[in-house]
Amino acid sequence: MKSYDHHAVETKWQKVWLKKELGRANDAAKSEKCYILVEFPYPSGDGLHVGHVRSYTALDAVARKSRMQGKNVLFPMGWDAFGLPTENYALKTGIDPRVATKKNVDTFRSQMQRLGISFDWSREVNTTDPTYYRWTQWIFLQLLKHGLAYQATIPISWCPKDKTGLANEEVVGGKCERCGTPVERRLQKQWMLKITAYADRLLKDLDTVNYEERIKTQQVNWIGKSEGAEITFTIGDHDVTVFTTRPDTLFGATYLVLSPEHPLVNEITTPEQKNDVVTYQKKVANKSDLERQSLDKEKTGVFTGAYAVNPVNNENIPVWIADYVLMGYGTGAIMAVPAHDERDYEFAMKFQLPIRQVIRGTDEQKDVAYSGDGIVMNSGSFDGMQSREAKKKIVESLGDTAKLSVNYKLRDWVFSRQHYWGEPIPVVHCEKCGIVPVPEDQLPVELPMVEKYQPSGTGESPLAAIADWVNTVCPTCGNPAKRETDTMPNWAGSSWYFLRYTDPANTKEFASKKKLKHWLPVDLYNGGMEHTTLHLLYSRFWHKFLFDHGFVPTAEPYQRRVSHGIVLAADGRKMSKSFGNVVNPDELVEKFGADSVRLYEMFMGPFADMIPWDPQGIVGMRRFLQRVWNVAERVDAETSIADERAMNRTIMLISKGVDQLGFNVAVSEFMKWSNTWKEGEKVSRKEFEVFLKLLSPFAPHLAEELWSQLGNKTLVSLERWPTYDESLTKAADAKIAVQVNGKLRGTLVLPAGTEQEIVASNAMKLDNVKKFMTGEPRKTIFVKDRLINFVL
Ligand code: ANZ
Ligand code: ZN
Repeated sequence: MKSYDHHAVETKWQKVWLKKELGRANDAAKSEKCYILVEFPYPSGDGLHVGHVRSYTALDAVARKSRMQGKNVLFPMGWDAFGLPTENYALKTGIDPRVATKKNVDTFRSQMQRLGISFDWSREVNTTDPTYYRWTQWIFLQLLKHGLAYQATIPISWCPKDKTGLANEEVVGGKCERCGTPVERRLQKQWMLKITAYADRLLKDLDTVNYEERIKTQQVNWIGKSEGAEITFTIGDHDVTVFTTRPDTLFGATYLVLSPEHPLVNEITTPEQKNDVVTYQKKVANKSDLERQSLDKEKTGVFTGAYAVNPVNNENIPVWIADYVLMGYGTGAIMAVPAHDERDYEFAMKFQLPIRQVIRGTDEQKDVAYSGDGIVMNSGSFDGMQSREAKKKIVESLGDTAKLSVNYKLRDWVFSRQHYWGEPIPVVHCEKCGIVPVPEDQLPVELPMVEKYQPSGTGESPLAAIADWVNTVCPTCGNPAKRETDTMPNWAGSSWYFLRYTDPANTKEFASKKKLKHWLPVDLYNGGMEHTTLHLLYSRFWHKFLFDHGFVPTAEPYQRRVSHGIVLAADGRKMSKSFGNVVNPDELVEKFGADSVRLYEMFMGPFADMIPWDPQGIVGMRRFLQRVWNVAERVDAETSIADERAMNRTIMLISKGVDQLGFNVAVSEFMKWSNTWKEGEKVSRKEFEVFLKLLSPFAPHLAEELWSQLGNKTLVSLERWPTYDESLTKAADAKIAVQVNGKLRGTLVLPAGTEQEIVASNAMKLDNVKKFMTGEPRKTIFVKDRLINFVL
């Protein structure tokens, strides 16, 4: 018997697939198109991670199955190659990031090929390629043209280690997403993208796509739509407007709180309070929003000395400043209702401010602020009303002083970075003309070669130091001008890469209308949960913008979005070099073969779950494949299919397994099936061929090899996916005799294999059985599929 030499088998078929361009998508095919996308990686110096392998093999199984079903599949891969690690590497070694990127990309590509992933290699894209980022810059210019890109000096999160500004999304738990350093606040001129202009549509259109529920929920919460009202109070000669989601509690407002940065603070503060107010402002100036809003932190604040008039009852209430009110949300000022808001309650308790209950809850009242709905009280003519109804009524009663309003948590996207290794922002600053976009026919603005990659730390990009690049002429007036030296964040290139795959070599447009129309939307998109409020949201925003201006044919880029669970180390921790617990896929592929690695990663658990690595798991998979290899020797054309019903059922389970991303279920079906082939017995060729076709998306090399060993001249990867007969997928019926005390009293027809409990409960319902069941059975005799006997 030929032994299972995975090296020989795998390299042989990988060559064949590459040569025959198994993965090649057809832009003009009439068959149903199917665009399957997996997030392209950042090609780091570490090579592929077993986490990458999990999602690539899973999506490869879907792509391979779809191809076998006769669909025209687009399953592309590329490189999201701008970013800090490569720049840091350049900083440390002096090696040009272009050189490092090329090396890393080559490693990633060959690793993917060694896993037998059937990507369409003719469509590879690389975000750092000038022919690619030319279009990233072009899209930026369209955003600029339509007022969605602008410069603003704002307090931003600043990472003191990476020496760069960060977007809200890049700050996780008050720390820099990349390096974990606590972020600081810093005033800096930044390029911003007005994603907030799309807040409502980004929210509403979630109803039109099929995303996993957890993904939708995260986006909904991130966009954070709040419906409420703006109400204006007067403070002496000044007006101050607050945003509240609970205008129904206006009679319970016993003080106002302004954010310490609110522009009115200086105007209204009394001379006696000036000192305290200024000291407090200084104290909180550098705190992050997260720190300021932390619930377990003791509330702090200072009285301004001023009083405001509550428009609903002309009551004078004190005005305070406190850091729990943020300048960047709503109007930067609140009406405090300590009886019904927990933060206000804590604050009022600490500073002995009055608390007035204005809503009676339907539930039992707790001692802390009741924040639910209920019946209005202590509110003049509104008493007795349902609080929900009172919201509108109170706002209406105030005329011009109040209006309903909507607020979003979503902030505009901080779009500039003070780094070298990113797309240059294609504008020129001219003293006479201001900000001038680089003419489209002069794109790309290429990154110049530099000697030093070091960020200056002054807030300027290293590009600022390259005088002959920075100094240019104004495209409008021809006078000397300076190039913008900030670069784009690494989220730029990935915001539209899926469009480029449809037409990667186009030099006239980012992709032709025809090809976009053929392929969009992406039918299935897999990526990490950590990208839900970053890349996934950003790319939906760009796509909607491009849609509005007629550049893409669909309002949403992705029809279905799913997310894989993280692969943890065997010790249950995150895999990390510093813990020394990283599993290297190359070593596993070498030792057990790509098919074993693929199967194990599919089998390890439900695709969406976080799963710790089990070193034994892969050994089991290798053993299973060896068993299949051995069976091939006993395949016989004369032998008939062992169990048609079982086979139909298995085809169904495996097909659904792939469609519903239940890969682990599918793999266990293969194992069950292989266990029905007894040692030394012949196996039906017809049955085994069906088995190989089904196995092919999971363990494609072995399936291809055994298929050819059977004498087939075709590729199993291009065979038709087996279909099943629905009626044969159900278990056969069994006729069951029902006895009481050994005498036949009825019969039941139930699916074969029905368990005792279910048979018993059905039997008890038969009239004739009821009649003879004069007491509780002392004993029940059960023979599966044949008989049940109640002994009284
Ligand atoms: C009075 C009130 C009474 C409130 C009550 C709540 C409960 P969301 O749902 O997150 O939008 N608020 C408004 N602007 C704020 C700011 N800049 N900084 C901190 N807090 C702010 O929350 C809206 C509520 O958060 C608003 O409604 C306001 O407090 C507070 F029983 O107004 B509420
Ligand atoms: Zn000019």
